[in-house]
Amino acid sequence: MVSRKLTEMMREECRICILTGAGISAESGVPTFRGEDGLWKRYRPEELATPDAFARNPELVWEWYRYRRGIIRGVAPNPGHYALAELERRFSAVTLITQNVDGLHRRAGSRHVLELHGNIMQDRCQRCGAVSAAADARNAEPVPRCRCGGLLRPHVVWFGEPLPQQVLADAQAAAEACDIFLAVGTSARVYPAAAFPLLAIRAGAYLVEVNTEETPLSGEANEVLTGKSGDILPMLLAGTGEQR
Ligand code: BV8
Ligand code: ZN
Repeated sequence: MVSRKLTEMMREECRICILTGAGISAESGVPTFRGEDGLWKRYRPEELATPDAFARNPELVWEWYRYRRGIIRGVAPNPGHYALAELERRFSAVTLITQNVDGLHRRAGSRHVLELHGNIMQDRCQRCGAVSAAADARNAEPVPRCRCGGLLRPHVVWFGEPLPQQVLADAQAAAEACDIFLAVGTSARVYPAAAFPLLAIRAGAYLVEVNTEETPLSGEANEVLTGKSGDILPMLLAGTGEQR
């Protein structure tokens, strides 16, 4: 399954950059976006994860995010999340870039996490920009408001919105400076996140894809490990010695 080359590389001290997508949280019970029970199935992305969808129908957008928050409140990290947290403890240069907004990497113990698309458990005021912990679900106004009177929205990055500048710059720098780039559980369709594995391989990194299916990235990767991240990542970890 894991090539000798990758095993050898991970026996030495090396700089590792990881990009995760919804697939790493699937085994925790968080629906992915494009899977058979995908979040987009029940709803259309253009109806929900965009600023004008929120302007047009804030109640519907809040209904979707409350639905997702309910799911995320009931789930826990899985062995894939824990393996990445352990990898960070074993190697001195590990950068974890995630597209996920579920907070499961931090709950699993990862500390150096670049959350490209924000965090679903936080609210942000449209008017004054104040960021707060998710408005209590019992505060069940259809569209919660800030003390300043502005509308609250989930503190996530919607389609058509720019990613946080610093996070973007840090992610790009890590992708271009790593020896191994792991693309885990992502359909590699959403930009600019999907560009990071390509940046890495162009800068000379060894690109490994961990996914249950083929993606547009599979043809670019040096190694494709097909299977569940909850099975494969602990195996990858088992092959590494104590590097620190
Ligand atoms: C922006 C937060 C510009 C909200 C999300 C080219 C260049 C730049 C931009 C674009 C471009 N082309 C198009 C764009 C616009 C757009 C885009 O990329 N559109 C796509 C659809 C083509 N990008 C944007 O709008 C971005 N912003 O570019 O701004 C700008 C600059 C300046 C000023 C103004 C504007 C913003 C994109 C962020 C959108 N927000 N999430 C929320 O979550 O509610 S995106 C959301 O969808 C996720 O965060 C994630 O990024 C994406 C879903 O992708 P995945 O995570 O990969 O999940 P998916 O379900 O697709 O796949 C799961 C995978 O896991 C599958 O492959 C499956 O096989 C696998 N899997 C399943 N189970 C397992 C598994 N693998 C392993 N183990 C398992 N057990
Ligand atoms: Zn406010």
